[in-house]
Amino acid sequence: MEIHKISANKPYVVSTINEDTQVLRERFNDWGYLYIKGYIPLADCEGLLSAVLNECDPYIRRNASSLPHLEGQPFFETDPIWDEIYPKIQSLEAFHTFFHQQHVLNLMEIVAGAPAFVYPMKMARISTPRKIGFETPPHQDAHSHHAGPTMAGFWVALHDVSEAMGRVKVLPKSHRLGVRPVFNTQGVGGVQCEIYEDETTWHVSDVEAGDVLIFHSCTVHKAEPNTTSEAVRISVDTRFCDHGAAVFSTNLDPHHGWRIEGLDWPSIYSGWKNTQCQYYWRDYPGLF
Ligand SMILES: O=C(O)CCC(=O)C(=O)O
Repeated sequence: MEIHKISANKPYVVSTINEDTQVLRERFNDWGYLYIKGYIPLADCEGLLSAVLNECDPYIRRNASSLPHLEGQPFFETDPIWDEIYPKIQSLEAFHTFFHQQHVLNLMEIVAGAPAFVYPMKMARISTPRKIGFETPPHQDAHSHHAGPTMAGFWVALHDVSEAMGRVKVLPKSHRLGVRPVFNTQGVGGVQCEIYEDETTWHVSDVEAGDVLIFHSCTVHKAEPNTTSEAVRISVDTRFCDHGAAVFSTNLDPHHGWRIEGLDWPSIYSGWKNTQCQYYWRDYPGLF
């Protein structure tokens, strides 16, 4: 096992939603991911980004180009500033319902091959500069979410993301080797999986707002460091599976609800206008 091996990047294999469902599903099974350009309407991304940035004030604001800009000290997941703003982001109704819109469910269904179950746990990623070494290490969501082979990750860029801002890269075809051994490391999640000797080529591209990356539960993926001086990368993601597949109970909690006091569903839901997306998993048949 070697952590700092030489690696090369190739661009993502690009998919479009106009392609045949079977073609998309086969590509997902072949490469372990789908990258779909411009799937989420820009207005949706822009609206959610504004709502998230509202909660990040005064630590992150828009710059002259309207992109997220760090105003003070850098931070990463679990730092005090992050713990202060994250419950406010988690409380946004728009953040949760973003993943339950019909066009999002339709795309999940293409991959799942059946009606999709959206995991209750939704994640927002805030990657600030000057935190090199604290980005998300290579991992498999099958491990972090105790999930089976039909679970997948659904990641959305809320704004354009260039290489320097810290993109998400995937290890193509890595899902074929199943769930790997892990070891503790620095960075978001604190766990890294093994990368094998011949796995030296990653897939990654600059992405635009509204682009979607869907990865198989066993596909190894990681974040690049944010090497800018002030730009912040903000994205959102969740997990889904074919309805009825086993879902481990920890995924029913809010992200970081296990360590931030008061970050629970009653507090998250307290300001919502609509109850439709609340506790929707209570009768889910596959909980364990
Ligand atoms: O956006 C990131 O920094 C990491 C995303 C990720 O690893 C995930 O969604 O599992």
